[in-house]
Amino acid sequence: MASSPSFKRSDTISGSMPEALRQSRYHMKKCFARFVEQGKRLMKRQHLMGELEKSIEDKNERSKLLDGLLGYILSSTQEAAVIPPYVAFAVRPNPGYWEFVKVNAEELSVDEINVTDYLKFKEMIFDENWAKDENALEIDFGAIDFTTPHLTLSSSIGNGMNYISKFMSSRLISSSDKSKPMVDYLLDLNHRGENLMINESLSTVEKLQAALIVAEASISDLPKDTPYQEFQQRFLEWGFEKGWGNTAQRVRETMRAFSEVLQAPDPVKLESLFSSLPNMFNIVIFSPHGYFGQADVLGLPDTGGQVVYILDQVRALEEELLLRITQQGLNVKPQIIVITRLIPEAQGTKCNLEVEPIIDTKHSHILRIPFRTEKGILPKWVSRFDVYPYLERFAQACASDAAAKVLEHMECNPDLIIGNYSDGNLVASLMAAKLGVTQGTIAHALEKTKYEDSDAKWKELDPKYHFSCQFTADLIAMNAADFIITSTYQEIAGSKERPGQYESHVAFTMPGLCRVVSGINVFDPKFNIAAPGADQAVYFPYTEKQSRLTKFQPEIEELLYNKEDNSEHIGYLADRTKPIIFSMARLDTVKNITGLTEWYGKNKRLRNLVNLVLVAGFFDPSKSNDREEIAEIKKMHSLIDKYNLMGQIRWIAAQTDRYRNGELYRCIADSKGAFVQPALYEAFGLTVIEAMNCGLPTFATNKGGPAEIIVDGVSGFHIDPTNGDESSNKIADFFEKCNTDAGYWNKMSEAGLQRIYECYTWKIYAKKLLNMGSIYGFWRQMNKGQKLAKQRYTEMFYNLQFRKLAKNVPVTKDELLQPAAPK
Ligand code: UDP
Ligand code: LCN
Repeated sequence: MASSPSFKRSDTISGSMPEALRQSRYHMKKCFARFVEQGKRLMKRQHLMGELEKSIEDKNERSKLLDGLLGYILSSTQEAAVIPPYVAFAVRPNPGYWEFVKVNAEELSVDEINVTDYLKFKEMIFDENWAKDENALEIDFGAIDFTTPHLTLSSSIGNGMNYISKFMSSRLISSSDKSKPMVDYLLDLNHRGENLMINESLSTVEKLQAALIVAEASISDLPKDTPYQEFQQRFLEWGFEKGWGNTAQRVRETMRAFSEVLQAPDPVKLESLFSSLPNMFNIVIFSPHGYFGQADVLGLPDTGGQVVYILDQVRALEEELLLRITQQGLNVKPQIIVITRLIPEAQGTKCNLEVEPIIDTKHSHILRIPFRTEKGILPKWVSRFDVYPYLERFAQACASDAAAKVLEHMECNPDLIIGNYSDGNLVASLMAAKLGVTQGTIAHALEKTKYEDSDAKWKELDPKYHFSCQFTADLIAMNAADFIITSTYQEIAGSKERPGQYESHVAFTMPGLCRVVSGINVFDPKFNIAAPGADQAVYFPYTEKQSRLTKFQPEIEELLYNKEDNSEHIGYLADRTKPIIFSMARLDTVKNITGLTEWYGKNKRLRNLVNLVLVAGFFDPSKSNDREEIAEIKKMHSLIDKYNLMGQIRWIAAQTDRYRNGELYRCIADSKGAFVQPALYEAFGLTVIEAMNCGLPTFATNKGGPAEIIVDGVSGFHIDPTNGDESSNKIADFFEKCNTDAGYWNKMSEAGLQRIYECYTWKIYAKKLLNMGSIYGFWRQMNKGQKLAKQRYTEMFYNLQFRKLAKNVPVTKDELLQPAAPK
């Protein structure tokens, strides 16, 4: 992107643009004439640039202009709404920062406009009556944001917990009753009604401060590892309950930290103190749509990384909870429950079981509640796009049936509720509001940015995708949440070139439905980046010979090289000496497995260098009930024919055994191959980190999370899914270089691993998440008034808008299983 030396951060686009237009008036008149020539339309940056190129034929002139302010403005423009003679530009000079200007194409005069006017102007392209309707529904969450402090730097986005600790410290310092909120918080801590930390005898700051000094001094001479029980009785007499630590040393440290915070709160100490408080034992995680299971579900429609992520997340959280609870000196059993949908016709999976213990955990379970209508229970799977009519009833069932079961398991309310994806986040919001519990949300992927103009063209897309429901649910959940966990920065605020997934909800319009002038603020300190990892017991480097799962190798040999087509694989590899480029994904359009097949088909150089192996979906379209998957299956078959790929391609059906998959990645590494993730857009991309964990050099899409996971050319490579020739040549260049430079493959493999160990492990994630639950739990108490105002607004939005929209989504025609339970 052009960077303009003459544009300072303090400058505004509307302030600088008139002069820039004046300086290039001749070319700009021509260029703007082209913009408006085709009448009303929405133009994207590449269209604007295309027109600019056509209107300035002289290359030097053009590059001079592009290097200047106008080039900068145009290349920072995300879209332009054209209604002759006006062109309104939505300019994004930096992540999270937007400016809107309206230019008269004939006079080249410039007016700054606000976001509402820009959206109204844009709506004129799609629905003039709506745009002019003074009473059109406007959603403005910003208008009720009174006391939440906001960040101002793009670089601070996603680092919310850090800033919340700062804001909390300064509030504690400046509040008249000083640290009283901290004392009240401690007084509230309990486990199943049993006091923790302090009791009522230490109910003021002064009393607590004095008691802490005495208590700390009383154990200062004890050996460090003296068990708490040895001085417990004395502590109780002074008003201290369990929870300060398991040994004299830990108790001393916690007490000292508390005294210091009471004396003068500071953010670092506050954050570290909160990570040691006994405030988190029970967690509920929602992931309603499914198949959500532990075996035989991966690769089924909608059942991808989200399930892997949650199961690994639960394992990591339980391990960290157990560690913290031990260190707190408590004998408490943590409980994590994943609530999902029970699918009676579970296609051989266990998704029809009500309760299932989570493998490799001690106390965590999956709890399944069916989807119902008033007529009965839904027997079959439904796509994530179609779940909206069932969610309210599901949430109610969770609050009654499930809550009863949750309580049965936990014997108290959860301390934290986490939602996943649009449906899970909505249900989590309903439940958290009802129970008054801290809520975290995880999107995995917000669908909005995956489909171009999915907001403005919602009417066209709604019959298929029900985006009206989904985007409404997303807005409700992101505003209701106490904190939002994302896997990458780009998920929140994108990159220099591309807006983030959350950023696309800042302001948008769905003409005829609602105009969102303030949907979410990406500078809100509720945003936190906590990247997931990959299970390192499953995905470990190919070089760890003694750990290799050799028992799978004969099966993998068969899977890769057997020449017969069968239900598990088709195609074959004639020359098995060649390295393999490998990809594995659900067969969704956006995963672009067909794109990779086509790039490979077209690129002779690449075909000479390597074989192609794909794990994706299955081969018979009549066996799928997923619209996108059917289309992709057919496309795969036609590409194999068109490019005559037999002998060079192996297409393997979706694989469900993650241990065997781990070994498969490693066998591809043995072939000195590479992993390719070619998605048109990938929210995060677990396969990318799985491959890197196995030591497989990785090429991954530059659209989305992988652009952040991989440092291009250092720990792997970025590829542009919209430029197949460039991408396939980049892969071919790599293999040619490996042929001439014997150490190159190893160097890339090792650099990928190093990147993983530094940034992408579940241990790092679990610590961060539990700290968030703790810190934001306290923050919601300090910020009660604001929290309530938001809650009332989201409730109204839910009642007036979401429920109406959900009713428009057709419910299943499948025969229902039993009459609904009385309401
Ligand atoms: N996966 C699998 N079998 C398949 C396809 C995918 O086990 O046939 C797993 C893959 O190993 C990864 C997850 O499903 O753990 C996919 O996650 P990713 O984030 O790459 O994509 P998503 O499907 O969530 O969009
Ligand atoms: C959903 C996706 O689409 C992926 O990009 C993520 O890796 C996965 O969820 C886990 O968060």
